[in-house]
Amino acid sequence: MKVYLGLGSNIGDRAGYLTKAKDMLTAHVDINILKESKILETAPYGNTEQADFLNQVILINTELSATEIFAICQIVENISGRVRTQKWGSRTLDIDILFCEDQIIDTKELKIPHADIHNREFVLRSMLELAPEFVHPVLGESIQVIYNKLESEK
Ligand code: PH2
Ligand code: MG
Ligand code: MG
Repeated sequence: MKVYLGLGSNIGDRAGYLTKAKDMLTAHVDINILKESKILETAPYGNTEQADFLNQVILINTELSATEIFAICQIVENISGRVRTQKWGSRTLDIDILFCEDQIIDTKELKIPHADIHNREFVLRSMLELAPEFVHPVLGESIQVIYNKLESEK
């Protein structure tokens, strides 16, 4: 299964946290990174009273399930010193599952695709670099179309 992951950091050695996250993910026997977007420095979205982020999207290949990937991402976040206090607060490392091919999962613990992709320019810019033709399985539109819509709302 091909899975797009969104990486973000806005505390401390931001680039170092992204590098370590990718190292930890690839240390898993069943996770291979196929593509990486450029790392973008982005203004905070949502809670704007926090430092700028470094964000990146990576494409991995794995036979793990979405639930297993989610658990691994949480472990990597925890090892990176992630403290979960406020929603959308500052973080050393955030790993979000953006898409798992065309799977749709909507449980309390896990929502795939990530529920806010269409509103987040920093995610769409990186997805556009990697996969402009990828069709969002819930919205039924390509990344290019979703990005163009967000830009036209500016
Ligand atoms: N993540 C958030 C909230 N806001 N803003 C930017 N620029 N980058 C993020 O990764 C980000 C955010 C919650 O996960
Ligand atoms: Mg996030
Ligand atoms: Mg997250």
